[in-house]
Amino acid sequence: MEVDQESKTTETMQSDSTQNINQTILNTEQPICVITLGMAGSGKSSLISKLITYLYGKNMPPYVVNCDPACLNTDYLCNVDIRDTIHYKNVMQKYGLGPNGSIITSLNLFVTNFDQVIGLIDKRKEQHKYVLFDTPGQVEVFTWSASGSIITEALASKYPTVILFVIDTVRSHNPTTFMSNMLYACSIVYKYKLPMIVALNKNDVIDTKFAIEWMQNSEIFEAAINKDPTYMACLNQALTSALDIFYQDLPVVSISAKTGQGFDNLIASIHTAAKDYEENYRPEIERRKQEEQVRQLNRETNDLKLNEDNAEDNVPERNDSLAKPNNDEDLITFGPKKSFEF
Ligand SMILES: Nc1nc2c(ncn2[C@@H]2O[C@H](COP(=O)(O)OP(=O)(O)O)[C@@H](O)[C@H]2O)c(=O)[nH]1
Ligand SMILES: [Mg+2]
Repeated sequence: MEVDQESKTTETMQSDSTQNINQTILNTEQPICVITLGMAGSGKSSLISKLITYLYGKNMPPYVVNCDPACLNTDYLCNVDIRDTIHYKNVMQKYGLGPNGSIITSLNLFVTNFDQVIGLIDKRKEQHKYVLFDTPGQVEVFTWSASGSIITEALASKYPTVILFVIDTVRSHNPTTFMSNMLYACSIVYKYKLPMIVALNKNDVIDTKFAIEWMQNSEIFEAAINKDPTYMACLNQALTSALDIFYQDLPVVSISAKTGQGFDNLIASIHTAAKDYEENYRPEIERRKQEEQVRQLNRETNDLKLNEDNAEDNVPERNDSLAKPNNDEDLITFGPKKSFEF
């Protein structure tokens, strides 16, 4: 696990990260896409808002895409806002949906035009080093919907893409809640196969040391979780061991979306993750893309063969007979029964 070096002074950390940022910027031509994910209220939108101000301060204005159709107001300006084209309350009325169903449907509708969003990013990529994505409050709306996969895949096949998993550290003080949160983060990494950074947010309210300690030392975490001696003890132990492996290369930063504390380290981590994407994830994505292309080619070749075979078999006659419903009023079987001998 990579954590902020506690021993370093803030000044050294800042100059280190600025150096890292500059170095990587020289090496990257593509903008880095940052998708913020996290439980409702973890601070995703607040983080985007503060990050925009921070990046403007560094003369690196980001391109911002809001994918949350239900947020009432964002206190930041977006380049692309789902709410400009889709009104989630109208979707609710039109399709008779509840709030969550409507958010999912709105995101699905948005995704049908996502190639246009990619086109817009493409046009502006010279001016922006970062493309920030805000996502719906409830994390599962994005992570367990087809649209979430389509968005991440579309971005990851073109640009270095990283997931920023935001944790409400105040609400994760309970070891069980912390573990559920981290298990969710783990499931996202498995699903999307993209580099992830964990941002322990709200460090202006709570010292995030306890969480870092839990991630660095599984014995300390086990001791904390076993304070509650229930039948879960055995499961806790198994999950703790699994998470221990997950934490090994997981970058973690302690931040505050309210004060902007820890943002230098956050940006440095984003760049490290983008480098990780280029070196380790992109080759795998390219391989999957090629496999898909081969599958598609095979499908097309098979379709072509099938069409040729059908043409040879004098298909029109057979189709005529199949189109007639049979006289036994058998609604499933069409045409003469003899032709369905099974
Ligand atoms: N004190 C403090 N409050 C925060 C921080 N980040 C977010 N919040 C508050 O947490 C609440 C939820 O934040 P929001 O950005 O809407 O969460 P989202 O649902 O993940 O987008 C809001 O009341 C924010 O003001 C932080 O770093 N420190
Ligand atoms: Mg939000």
